[in-house]
Amino acid sequence: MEKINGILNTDTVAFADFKSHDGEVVSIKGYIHRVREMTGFSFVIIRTARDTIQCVYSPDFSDYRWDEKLCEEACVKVTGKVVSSKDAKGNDRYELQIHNIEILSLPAEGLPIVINKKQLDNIQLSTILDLRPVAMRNPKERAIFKIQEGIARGFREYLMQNGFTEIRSPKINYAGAEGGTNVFKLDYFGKQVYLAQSPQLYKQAMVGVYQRVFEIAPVFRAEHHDTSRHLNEYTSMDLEMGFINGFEDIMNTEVGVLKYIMNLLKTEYAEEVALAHVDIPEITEIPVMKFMDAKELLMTKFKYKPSDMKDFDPAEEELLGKYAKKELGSDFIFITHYPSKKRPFYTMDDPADPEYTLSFDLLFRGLEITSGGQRIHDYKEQVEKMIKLGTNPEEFETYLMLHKYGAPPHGGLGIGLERLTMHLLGAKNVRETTMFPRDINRVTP
Ligand code: AMO
Repeated sequence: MEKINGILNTDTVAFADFKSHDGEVVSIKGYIHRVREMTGFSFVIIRTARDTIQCVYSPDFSDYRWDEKLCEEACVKVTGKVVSSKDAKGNDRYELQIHNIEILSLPAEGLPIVINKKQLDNIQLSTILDLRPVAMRNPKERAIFKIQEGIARGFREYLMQNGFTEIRSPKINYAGAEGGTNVFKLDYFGKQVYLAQSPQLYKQAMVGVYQRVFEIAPVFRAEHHDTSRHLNEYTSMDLEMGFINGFEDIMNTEVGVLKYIMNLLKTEYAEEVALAHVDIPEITEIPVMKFMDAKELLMTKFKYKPSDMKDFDPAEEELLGKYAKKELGSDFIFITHYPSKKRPFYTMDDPADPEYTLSFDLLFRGLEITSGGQRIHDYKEQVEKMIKLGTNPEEFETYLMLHKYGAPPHGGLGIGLERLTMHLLGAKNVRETTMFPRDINRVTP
């Protein structure tokens, strides 16, 4: 009887292992990315999952003769001899002298756009998004999302090393956690429910169990406006921690997370970082400024007339980003103590001045990428705040179980993954760093 043992029978060698196969005949599988005909030979670039490998076809190397059916985006198995040389900087370089090409499949049609340049040149963002499944085959495009993988991986790794438990909360919810109007309503067998605006209610509940939890998952916001920073579905990297001494613990955790992520990108994503021209910020310490001090600064130093004294508009965030960079030498700045009226019901008011909260946002190069803060843990206090803000505590009975049956002082944060990637790459639009964006005008592909 045939049995399956979990060991893949690979007949190929990874590009990273070419060094140990120097001079040997090996096989690789991938797409024909590009063919460049020279006099007497051709360069055949094979695109594998993460590399583009230079192969050389010449009738001199073997009896193999070029098959005229071969074309760009054909899936092939190439067998050949690994040959090493030195590049201009003296680094080792490996290529494959082709002995054989086996066609595994052929495309039905030619590509609608040129993907085999280093980056997609002169193609509108809407076209790139329409053609995402193939546009992503471009090396720079795919590098963006490999970097995004690195960010989420760094978040997970760092937190797991620091005693956090990964949770999965439901995306079909009985109530919106963040207030406001941007909640998607859903008919659930005749009952009205909501798509999760955030995992807020559940991550807090799980603090009562695991003390430190995190989740990386999609959240949904019914934003009705079409901006370069808003999506209707985005990935939220959330954490929540109990037994804190204050909301500074949350900010310290975020600084630790960010340092870890940036280091991971430098070490394990160096090629993608170079390809996507990522400017990795140096993080030692992140400056902190109170909300009202920031408003004051905007009005005095920048002569800015705020339209809203309870929040920042994008222009204000940009100015604060410039100030942080120029005057404080930091790509990031924490803004703390946001007005109580603008923060959700779970936010703890500052005992020293209840008009303001023990909350913060983190701006990265002038864009809000995180909100966080300390939460109310006392049952009576939470119920009272809900009533004050016009929220019916009865609707949140199960959420309030945490408070009713004992909650530690706790707090947490949520980071928008696509926004962080956007400003890391210096992209102008958050859609550029969203694999399949959902916005007011787009639900495909
Ligand atoms: P908040 O609603 O501020 O806080 O969201 C947290 C972070 O998520 C990102 N973000 C978005 N990204 C893309 N498109 C959007 N429409 C969008 N809306 C928000 C931003 C933002 O900083 N529960 C709290 C977090 C917490 O306190 O733990 C929350 O969701 O980067």
